[in-house]
Amino acid sequence: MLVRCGDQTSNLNRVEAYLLFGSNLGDRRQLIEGGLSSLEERGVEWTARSSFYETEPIGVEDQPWFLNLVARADLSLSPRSLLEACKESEWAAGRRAGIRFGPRPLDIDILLYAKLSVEEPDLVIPHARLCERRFALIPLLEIAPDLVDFRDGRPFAVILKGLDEGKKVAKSTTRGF
Ligand code: PH2
Ligand code: MG
Ligand code: MG
Repeated sequence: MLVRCGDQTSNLNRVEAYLLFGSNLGDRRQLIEGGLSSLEERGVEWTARSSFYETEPIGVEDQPWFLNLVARADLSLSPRSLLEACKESEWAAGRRAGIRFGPRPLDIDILLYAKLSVEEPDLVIPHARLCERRFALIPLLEIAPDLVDFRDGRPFAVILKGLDEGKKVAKSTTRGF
């Protein structure tokens, strides 16, 4: 391996990860933009981001619709450090303990981290419900249409096709800022 001294752009130990952003309280768009910036300040470089999607709530149905977005990261944080950075960014957006699947100003979930599987009590990667959630798969496929699930080689596009339409997921048409 060739390592050039002083090479600021060295790709050593950098990995690709996909993160899902969600918000259904307050200025949702601004909160998600703030989350992206907050993670950038913590060492995450964004290489792609989807459109915003208006999505019908899943889990707890009696709550406001979510705005969701998926972004692709280039980073050198460990999965655990990335989780901590996500939690810090959620906290900075005003998130405090709340009910499971309930309303929140900002939720940042790690969908995929390279071809790594993690199964710890508080951290499961790939995200445990990724393959059931159209609000995650649709924005993911917008930025990575050919991505396959490394666990079984199935394209996420095929997984999405197999899901019932169920709750609505629609590209947001409102302009930000
Ligand atoms: N997140 C949840 C629960 N339900 N529904 C939608 N549409 N979008 C979400 O991001 C979402 C949800 C818990 O994290
Ligand atoms: Mg979530
Ligand atoms: Mg979460």
